[in-house]
Amino acid sequence: MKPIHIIGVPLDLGGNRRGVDMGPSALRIAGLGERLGRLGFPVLDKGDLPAPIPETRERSDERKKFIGDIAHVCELLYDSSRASLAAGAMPIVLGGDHSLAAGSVAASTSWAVTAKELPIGLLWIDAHGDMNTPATSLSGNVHGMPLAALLGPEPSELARIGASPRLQPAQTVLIGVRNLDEREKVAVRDSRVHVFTMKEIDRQGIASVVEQAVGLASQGTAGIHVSFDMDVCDPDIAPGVGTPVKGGLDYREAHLMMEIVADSGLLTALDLVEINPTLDVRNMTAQLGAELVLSALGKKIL
Ligand SMILES: [Mn+2]
Repeated sequence: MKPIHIIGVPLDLGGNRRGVDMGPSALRIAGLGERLGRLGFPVLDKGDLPAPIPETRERSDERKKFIGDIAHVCELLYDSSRASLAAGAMPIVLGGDHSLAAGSVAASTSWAVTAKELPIGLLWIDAHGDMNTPATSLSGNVHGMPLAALLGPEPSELARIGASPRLQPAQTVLIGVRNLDEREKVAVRDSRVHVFTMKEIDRQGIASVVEQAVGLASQGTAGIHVSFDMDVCDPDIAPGVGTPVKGGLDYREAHLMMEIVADSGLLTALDLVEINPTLDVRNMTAQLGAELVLSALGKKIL
């Protein structure tokens, strides 16, 4: 079985609510590494990347707070994920806030074109679009910007990580969105990425939506990178997240989504982000996160 490399990124400079820097620890306490080992995978935990804390840094630009520090962490993550992929392993990145995906997805994009001469497919599973730019963002929080940086020119500090090639909108699919800023709605529509909102999931059912999404993300690609923001889950089952929004995926919908990803056999990299232990109840959100990773890696009911 393919080796798994766990990379912790205790980054919480990208959001307003403090505490997602403890996400990697909470996922390890939930037994993620051992449980993956029991599924039969060789597991290497590469530890945590160094990430600065806000107390020691200055947020120089209010439109993109801590952008320089975040970009530096993303560059370290790019190098680490890229090395794991080159070694034939699957990186599983534990967040940390979602801005880290500017590094992890760029690594997948770069690896796909080098190793397979193809683009990477991306499933961005999230309550939010994460497609704000410093010009459109109302908060200046960079965790709302990584998908914009992967597809377009802003914020430039993140967009230039890994340089070419860029992520392609045709093989990018947003799933579970239910909370977009007005100006972000325009950005999402203009981007030409595929979008399945919670309304589509309610109408069509999660299985149909995820099968379509996997089909789109696998068309002419080297594989699928899944960037999973825990806030896509309903706060009833995942209260410990950076930005909770009601009306999310229930327990079985979240698992079925990951099980269908596993069945595709196309997963090449996984991010699990935005777990906030300070808002959690007895580590239940990290427990759920660990279980979802196991489902994505092929843990079966029968
Ligand atoms: Mn997100």
